[in-house]
Amino acid sequence: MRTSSSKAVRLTLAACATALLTSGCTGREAYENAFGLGWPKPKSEQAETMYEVWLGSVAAAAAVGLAMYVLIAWTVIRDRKKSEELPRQVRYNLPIEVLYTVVPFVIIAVLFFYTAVAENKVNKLSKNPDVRIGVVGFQWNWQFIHLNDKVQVTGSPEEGHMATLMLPVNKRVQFIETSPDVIHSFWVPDFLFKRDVIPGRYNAFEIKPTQIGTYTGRCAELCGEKHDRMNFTVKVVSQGDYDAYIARLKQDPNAAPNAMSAAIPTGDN
Ligand SMILES: [Cu+2]
Repeated sequence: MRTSSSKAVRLTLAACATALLTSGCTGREAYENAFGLGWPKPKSEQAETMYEVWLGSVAAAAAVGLAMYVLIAWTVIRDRKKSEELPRQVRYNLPIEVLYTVVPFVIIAVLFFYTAVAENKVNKLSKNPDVRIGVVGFQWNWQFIHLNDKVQVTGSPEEGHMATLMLPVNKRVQFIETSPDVIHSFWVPDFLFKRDVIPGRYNAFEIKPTQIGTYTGRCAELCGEKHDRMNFTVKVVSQGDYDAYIARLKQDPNAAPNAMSAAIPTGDN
């Protein structure tokens, strides 16, 4: 008995180690991801809101799951076969039927309430954002336009030429996005956020990054042959570093708004 339980512990440890080593995470990332129950740690104010809904939903699901296992175990033990005699046959237990209609409804209503509150918070646009960024998703990379300063960076699908989006930390950044060709989707996993980029439409959203760092961005909509080349980099930096970066871009003739930038309304007129 004792050897089999220590064998089980050893097997569990080996399984954990294998999962850690094969998942491509460092120990710290694995720990953070484990705490987030599959989600990366949020790196923006909006992400924090969604993260809380996620944890709440998982907790609700775990509680329902646990309650179900307890009920199953209870009836398996209590109602197990005791004799050859057929037990009393019952049907249409009204209170129980009402209960298992009402309880799921209440659970869904509570989840819906918290989701709607979080969604409104995440989708909120402020009247005077600190920074406005135009996003043009095209086949196959991104153009990011710093609308306040009238400069842009344009990426291309070749390795080393993918676009970089520089953002100041703890500032409200408003995005307005569109596409000249097909539907793309702006996605930064660390911001726990993605939004479709649709030709002929302007989708807007706001993100307040809360942590200096370098994050990967992706296109989350299969948009053609080089969809996999639509990666970009988000660098969240201090306001000083951001100002220096913008000053450098202003000196760069390639950073002047071009024909593609015209797809985004500047808000000046
Ligand atoms: Cu795309």
